[in-house]
Amino acid sequence: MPKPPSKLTRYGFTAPDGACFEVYRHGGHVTSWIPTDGEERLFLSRNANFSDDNAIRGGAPVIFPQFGREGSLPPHGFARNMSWELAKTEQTPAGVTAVFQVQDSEASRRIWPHRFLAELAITAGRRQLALALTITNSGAEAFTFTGALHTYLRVADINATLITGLGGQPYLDTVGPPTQRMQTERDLAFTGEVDRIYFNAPSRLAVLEKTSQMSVTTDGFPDVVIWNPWIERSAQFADLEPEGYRRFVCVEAAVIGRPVALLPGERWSGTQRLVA
Ligand code: TA6
Repeated sequence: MPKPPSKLTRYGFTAPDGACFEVYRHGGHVTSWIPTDGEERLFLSRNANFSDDNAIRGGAPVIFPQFGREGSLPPHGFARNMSWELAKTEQTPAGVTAVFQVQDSEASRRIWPHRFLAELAITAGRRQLALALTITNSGAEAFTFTGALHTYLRVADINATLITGLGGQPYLDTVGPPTQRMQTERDLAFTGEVDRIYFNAPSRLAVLEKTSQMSVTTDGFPDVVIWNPWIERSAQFADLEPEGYRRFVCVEAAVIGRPVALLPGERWSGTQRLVA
């Protein structure tokens, strides 16, 4: 695991049964999750930058208030580069929960003139990790947003990894000029760059590997993004180690196709649940 400079604050949480996770204040970014079998399930790049002005490559970046480059904001918005606060921790027989929060700042209002509260509740216990994102409009005017939990799932070998649950689904292929396609195969295998948005996708998927399986379910997030940069695209990311692409697949719980509209005082929530 890379050694982060001490100026970025990192918190560790452990459930009574031993399941544990780590979160950086920077981005409210979960970078590690180890269920009770003792195996790390999130990918974190060895070349990740741990600095205030960069998103950490790996883990589960919170994408808000703009997914990707569809808009005038920096790619994937700015929440992943803000400093979040640890608001609450709670131990229950089911596990441990940590709640991180961030609000609009002078800097965020300069590029996105809205008041908001973003809250990420992270719960781990036994073999499960739940990430629940809640966005509240704390201002006096309506706003819309898109977003995602851009989760990097660690896999032993991308060449031997399948995603099941998306067979027969239409998707927007964003490798090259965006093109609408249909997934005709039952399971998605990886033999090159994959960057797909499945709008109104099934809420239950699984990542199948030779000797293990991870179920991914969502609630409140209508869309799913599957991403692996493969070889050439990886070379464009200085913060991704060579061959790093072999060890992850991003399965992202997203809301992209129909932006969420919040009136003053309204809130929206979405959850991604991983079961190893
Ligand atoms: O979610 C997939 C994606 O939007 C890809 O197109 C790729 O660019 C990736 O996210 C990583 O984006 P980032 O801004 O973290 O380098």
